[in-house]
Amino acid sequence: MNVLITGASAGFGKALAERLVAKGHRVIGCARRLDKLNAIQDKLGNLFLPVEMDVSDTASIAQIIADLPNDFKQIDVLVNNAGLALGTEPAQDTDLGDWMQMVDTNVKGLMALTHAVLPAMVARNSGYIINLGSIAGSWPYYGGNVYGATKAFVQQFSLNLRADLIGTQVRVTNLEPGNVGGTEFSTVRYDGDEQKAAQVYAGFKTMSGEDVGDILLWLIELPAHINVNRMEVMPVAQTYNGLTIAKDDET
Ligand code: 8X3
Repeated sequence: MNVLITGASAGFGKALAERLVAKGHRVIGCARRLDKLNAIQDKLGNLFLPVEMDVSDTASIAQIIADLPNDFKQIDVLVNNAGLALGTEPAQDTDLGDWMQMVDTNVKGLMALTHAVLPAMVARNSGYIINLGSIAGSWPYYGGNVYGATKAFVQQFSLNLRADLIGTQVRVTNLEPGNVGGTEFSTVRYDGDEQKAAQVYAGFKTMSGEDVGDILLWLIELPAHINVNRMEVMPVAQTYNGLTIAKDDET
């Protein structure tokens, strides 16, 4: 099986690549940081193909896919994992450039990859697209503004793909994780501030990138007649906190 993973240089993407190669599958590992991808190839060997890709450079995507070497050309599974959150400020205090960057990566990048890969899957009448959504796509929270909105797009886009793919054997899942510690997610969100990032995960047992790698592998190994439409996963410690009311004497 050939699996293309965006954001493969770290976190969930890297964890999944390791698991797939261990099972003898080929992985097209895409990311901006070629040095990190090359280091992964040094470890995993030639079943892992490093491909430099910036998903937010949407004009470049179709050509990169077309240029894949023959052994890696057929993409059986696309894992749209590249994505980021920038900032936790309320909307009125955010940077517009950060908002645009999240849309360019989480929305437009995911669209471009899907658009480049899907026609061949439909023509073969087989294939699987797994999108990395987030609990933030369903549950609003303070400072989630555009990040959560991009993940709401990913959720609805995934479900709409299912509708369009009626009558085909092509599968689509939106995997929606909650808190996952030990990846670069919060460090990026807090603009490199490792201390703030570590605080997000202090004092409770988070999920890990390895946990999400295991879940992704489980999805990929399900029998081909089963489609998981959406899958929301959280650490047990994370749960819903109800709605908030700002009372007069607190404002
Ligand atoms: C991010 C999950 O819980 O940090 O996608 O909002 S959470």
